[in-house]
Amino acid sequence: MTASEKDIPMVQLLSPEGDFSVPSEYAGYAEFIKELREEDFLKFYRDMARIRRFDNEATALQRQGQMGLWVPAVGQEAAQIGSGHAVGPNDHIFPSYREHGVAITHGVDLMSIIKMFRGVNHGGWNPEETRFHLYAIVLGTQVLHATGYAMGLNFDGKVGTGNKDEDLAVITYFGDGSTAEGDVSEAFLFAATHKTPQVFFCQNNQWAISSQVESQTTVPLYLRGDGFGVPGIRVDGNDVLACYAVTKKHMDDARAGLGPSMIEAFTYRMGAHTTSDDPSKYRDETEYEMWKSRDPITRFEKFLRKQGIGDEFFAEVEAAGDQLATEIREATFALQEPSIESMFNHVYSEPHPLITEQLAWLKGYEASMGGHEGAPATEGDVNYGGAR
Ligand SMILES: Cc1ncc(C[n+]2csc(CCOP(=O)(O)OP(=O)(O)O)c2C)c(N)n1
Repeated sequence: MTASEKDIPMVQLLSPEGDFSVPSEYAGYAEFIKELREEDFLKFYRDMARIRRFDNEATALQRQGQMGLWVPAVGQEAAQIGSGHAVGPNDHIFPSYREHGVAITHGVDLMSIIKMFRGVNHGGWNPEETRFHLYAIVLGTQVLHATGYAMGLNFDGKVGTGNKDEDLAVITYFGDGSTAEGDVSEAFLFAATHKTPQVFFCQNNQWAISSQVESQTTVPLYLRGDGFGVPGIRVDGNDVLACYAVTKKHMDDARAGLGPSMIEAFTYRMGAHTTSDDPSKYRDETEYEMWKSRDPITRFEKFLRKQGIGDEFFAEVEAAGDQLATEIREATFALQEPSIESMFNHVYSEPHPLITEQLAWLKGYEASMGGHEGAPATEGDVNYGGAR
């Protein structure tokens, strides 16, 4: 832990050695852990291990030319799986582009993420069904989308009714670098003045490509919303239980009508920003080693072993990971180019004359060039009934 980290309060429920211990000031958060059963803990571990295996396989597939780009989330599994499981089944999630872990907690098919980074769809999952909205590459836009959605929930009377099955909230994910975007500040302001049912979940992974977090802020990021009226808290982003408990509490409060809040999950991007960069060019190996010793999956394994979970479980999870990797690899190799139509399908929800005209023009152009070999690779993807 660096000197600056030491002075900043941070919710941690699991020590690096995997011991569950609760400082008295965080006792309220620990209540949410007491409600969990062993199968919930095992699910957290399975999901973290699954998403890391998926991530490593996707990186290898990109290196082998199967995708244009991959965005690894290695190191951020606890922040994503812990918070993702704390979001209610009807709440809405507005991610950036690295939230593969959150995606699986809401039933998103992993192959649709692969397809997006291969460039054969625009994100093939249905946000209406999964409540997990499409990835946003333009930094900070999703934070405004989330705030607008949360304002809508207020206008529709879906907040603070006291009916737990009816009340809804929104969570949005963004990085430390994105806090420098005006969109994020604007979202804080609208959220505060409209008292939206919303959690701002910032994964501070210490880097925005090659820019260190110190170049984005001179105060701890969890304080960023304060001046707007959005209180914040810092959580150990490598502690899956703390991430779960803090997110659960803040989403419950948001649904109950207590307004927006911010969570800064203090974590680390252990891999590259994307497969397009080489972090060894801009960061020190010792920094990586220090964070590796805080690996969120290793820490949770230590916790589980102390609860009596044995080798058999960990071997089973590893075998499931190998199986998943094989399936992802085979499915990726089997992908085909999309049809021309698929590019136009999701522009409008209803057929639109301009889009229909553009499609006709492109088809004519392709025909004049000898035709297009594309096959309907969007099979299984969502079709919103747009122009064909
Ligand atoms: C508006 C905008 N500006 C710049 C970029 C280029 N860009 C892509 S990712 C990135 C860094 C983002 O860092 P952070 O918000 O900390 O998220 P992380 O990638 O670390 O998860 C930048 C500058 C972009 N996508 N959108």
